[in-house]
Amino acid sequence: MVKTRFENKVMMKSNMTAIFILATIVLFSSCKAKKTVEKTSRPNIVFIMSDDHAYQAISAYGHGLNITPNIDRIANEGALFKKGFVTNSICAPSRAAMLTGKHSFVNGKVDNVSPFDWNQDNFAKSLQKAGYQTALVGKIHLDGLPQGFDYSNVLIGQGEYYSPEFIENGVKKTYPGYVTTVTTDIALDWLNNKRAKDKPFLLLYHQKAPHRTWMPEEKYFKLFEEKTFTPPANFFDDYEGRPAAAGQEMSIFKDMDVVYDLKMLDKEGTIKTPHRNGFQNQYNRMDKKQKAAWDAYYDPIIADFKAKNLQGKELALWKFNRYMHDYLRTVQSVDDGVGELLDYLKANGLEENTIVVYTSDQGFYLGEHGWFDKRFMYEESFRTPILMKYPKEIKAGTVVDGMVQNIDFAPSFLDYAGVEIPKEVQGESFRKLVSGESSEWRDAIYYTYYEFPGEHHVKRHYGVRTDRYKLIHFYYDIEKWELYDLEKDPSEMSNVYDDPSYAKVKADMHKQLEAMRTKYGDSDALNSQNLSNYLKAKN
Ligand code: SGN
Ligand code: CA
Repeated sequence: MVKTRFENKVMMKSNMTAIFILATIVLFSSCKAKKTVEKTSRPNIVFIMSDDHAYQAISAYGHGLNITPNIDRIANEGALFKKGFVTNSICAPSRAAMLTGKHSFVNGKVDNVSPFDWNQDNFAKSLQKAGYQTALVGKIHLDGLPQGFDYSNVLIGQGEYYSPEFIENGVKKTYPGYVTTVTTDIALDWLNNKRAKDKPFLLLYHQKAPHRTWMPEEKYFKLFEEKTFTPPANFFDDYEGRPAAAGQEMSIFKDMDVVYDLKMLDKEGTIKTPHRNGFQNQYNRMDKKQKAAWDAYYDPIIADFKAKNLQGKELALWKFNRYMHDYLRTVQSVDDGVGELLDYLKANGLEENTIVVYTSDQGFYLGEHGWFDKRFMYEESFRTPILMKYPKEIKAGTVVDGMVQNIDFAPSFLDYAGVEIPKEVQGESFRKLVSGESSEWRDAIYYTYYEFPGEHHVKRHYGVRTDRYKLIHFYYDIEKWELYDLEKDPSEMSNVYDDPSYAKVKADMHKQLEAMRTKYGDSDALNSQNLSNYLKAKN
């Protein structure tokens, strides 16, 4: 018989005494009971990572560019990290840091080119040893057979948007369709049909999108079509006082390729750009039906672009809008996938006991400083979105203000799972910070970037950030220090390193930097002329 809410209330009152007696018994036997409960209720972990997803393009962060209802759900039902950061703003190094909990100069994966040593410890290995079922699906960008996973089905290198090639447990396979939906389907198939349902699980569900070349899924071709985006206030930055920023090759106006990046692959072949062929290869991966839908949408835009013959500022703004349209469309498919995963957890009674994290391998420029891409220690690429839910422990609507870095994921997951954190791990568990149990947290974070010479021409640098200030040292073929007051200058337009009124801040920040380098064991050894030789000697 179903009782009314009122009847329930009455019953609750009359049962108060019984509950009191029961509670006393439970309290006395709780020490014994706790151990069993912990063992049987270890949380499942779904770790979602997308590639190059700017926090500016997640509506929970409030930038108003787009609406991502499913990713937002994670923060609404759990926590939004206001200050999530990476340790090295580029794909493979970021993933290595995330898996090992160690900085690049310790785990050895300093750039996208250097080898990754899968033989070292990673948190998936620890969870696997502790009885977890583990799976890795999608983009990992680390060569070699992944270690620590009972099941892996990963893209090769950067992966492709259409007809993507995967390696399933070491065996190559091409899937028809669109990469984001294929990755979601593989993840759901593992959850539904492949995992052992009597064990806790760890699923790394890692999307390629919204990585360059931002090829959308057909159903989103028209999304934002009517919308004109206003670029950020520093879109026409002149880089005064910042020579490293001036020397990059990631400017939307100068470096964004209208065919490769912006899809102006005209059938007549009159739009000739350095990377036209590269995009032709991407286009060729689509089947007949996909090509027909693609052409129906893009051909009129190409014709219009040719007719307008835009130049200068007008061309820059056109490129910015074309970029935003496609970038945000690819984000929408990622958001759909997150929704499917969350729905699966709910429908299968897994919601309460599953930790879900959404993050990106780094942040991304959506026109700030006139840029796309990442790599710099400036805010938009240093930062990364982090949203997390775990109904058992995290209050809905939590906002985390402490500076959390990607090396913190590994120790945090191990902490939640009750598994020992290896002492080599450099990150820290943010479990108590998120639950509110403790407000004690670090007050400075450290950053390194090495991939120079390299694509996009971002100079090698390292630096320290506190809540208010940031000190960066660019080196190798340049010698330049930069200091920013993030409170007064959040867009980092004014380098105050030589401003006498910042002399004390500068001295303090140098001390902080040295403290960080000592704490994490960094030195100038890696700053040598030849990185690969350094790595050979190290291994
Ligand atoms: C590719 C891209 C670059 C990008 C790197 C690294 N070029 O090389 O624009 O910076 O990846 O990205 S592309 O012509 O291949 O698209 S990362 O996210 O994998 O680090
Ligand atoms: Ca990336």
